[in-house]
Amino acid sequence: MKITGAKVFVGGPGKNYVTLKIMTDQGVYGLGDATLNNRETLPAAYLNDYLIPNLIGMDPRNSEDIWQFFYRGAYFRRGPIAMAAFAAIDMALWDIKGKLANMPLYQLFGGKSRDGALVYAHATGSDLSDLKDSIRYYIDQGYKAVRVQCGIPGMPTAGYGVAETKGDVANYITDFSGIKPKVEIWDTDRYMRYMPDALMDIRDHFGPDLKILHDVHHRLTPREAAAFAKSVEPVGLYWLEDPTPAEDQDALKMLRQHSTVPVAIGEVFNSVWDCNKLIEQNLIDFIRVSVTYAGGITHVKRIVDLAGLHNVRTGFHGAPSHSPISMAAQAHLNAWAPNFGIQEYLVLGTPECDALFPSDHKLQNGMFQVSDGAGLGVDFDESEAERYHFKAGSHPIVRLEDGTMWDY
Ligand code: GCO
Ligand code: MG
Repeated sequence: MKITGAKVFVGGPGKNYVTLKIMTDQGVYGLGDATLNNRETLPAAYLNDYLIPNLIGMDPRNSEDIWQFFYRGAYFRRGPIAMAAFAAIDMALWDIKGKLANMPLYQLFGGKSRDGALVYAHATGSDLSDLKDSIRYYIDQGYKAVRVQCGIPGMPTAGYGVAETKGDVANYITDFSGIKPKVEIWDTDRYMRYMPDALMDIRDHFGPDLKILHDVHHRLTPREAAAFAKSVEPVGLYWLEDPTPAEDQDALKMLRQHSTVPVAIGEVFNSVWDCNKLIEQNLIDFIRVSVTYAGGITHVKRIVDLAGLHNVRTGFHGAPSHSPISMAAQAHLNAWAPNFGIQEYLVLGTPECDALFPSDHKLQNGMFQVSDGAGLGVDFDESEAERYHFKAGSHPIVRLEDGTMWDY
């Protein structure tokens, strides 16, 4: 069996999805997602210029060797661009394998460990009252877990994860008005003074059963993160996400010495080498990698297995920048993983997205029901894809009030 060709598509409804389609001499094809949010054309160029010309003629069933060929063969290893490009190839090869076996991917991993996978949504409000409306909306939809992000009184701009318009949840991450980023202003003192009480208010208002998650988005120093974690302990958070910048793995030691609040980290990690220490030293409770940014199913499965040995559960990244293809790959891992925790989930649901990526995966009552279709269980409509093209956009950047650059 041989790979005969591969194509990369960039575009989608309100997103620059990077979709890879790998064709074979037996008519079976596979799909992968290389969407690196805000830098989408770069994995696409890597695929087109280096990886696809090497793929042609390879046996698609040898997904492990192909992964090693590209990873080891590059010499200059890792990094989000390369790992997203490898990820798309890897997802597509697993998709082909599942289709050849006529089985959903979770069967190839070891079968189902649960009926449905718990997901969380993003609630957001420019103030606490708007945030409560947003949380109520998700509870009424059947969600059992919600990430809560709130505007901070006196902060000049909205703060991380807070939509500018009420009710707008999906599109606040990328601003498509141009390639130059908007500037947000951050004030740690105001955040630290306001947010713990706001979280406690949410707990009191919604009661003990709601799983409440909160994302700090890398904005605190290790000491501030430890103090913050200690002060939110009475809230009983399901997790505190990215309390410190992710590069410094030792930063979490101070937080661990002062608090037992569950910590989730890893959406910016590309490999097991970015998180093995965090996992082995029990510095985190949830690993947040995604199949797109961390090298695909083959590599993420290794991370999940390492995490399982140390009682670290999964909480895969699922921001709306991921296409339904990588969300499907994660859904199969979630159905199987003995150490599954929760899945961030926002991507599906618009008619345009469903038309571009038809699938039988379903969300019901805050639980993700994986499709029993062969392979990934998601398709890609190339004629629909012709409606879309790359649009320049950017994340905001963050500065302190005096102009100092800060972490987005
Ligand atoms: C999350 C993340 C995202 C990131 C985004 C950057 O927890 O979902 O923090 O919202 O900001 O993925 O591209
Ligand atoms: Mg996050």
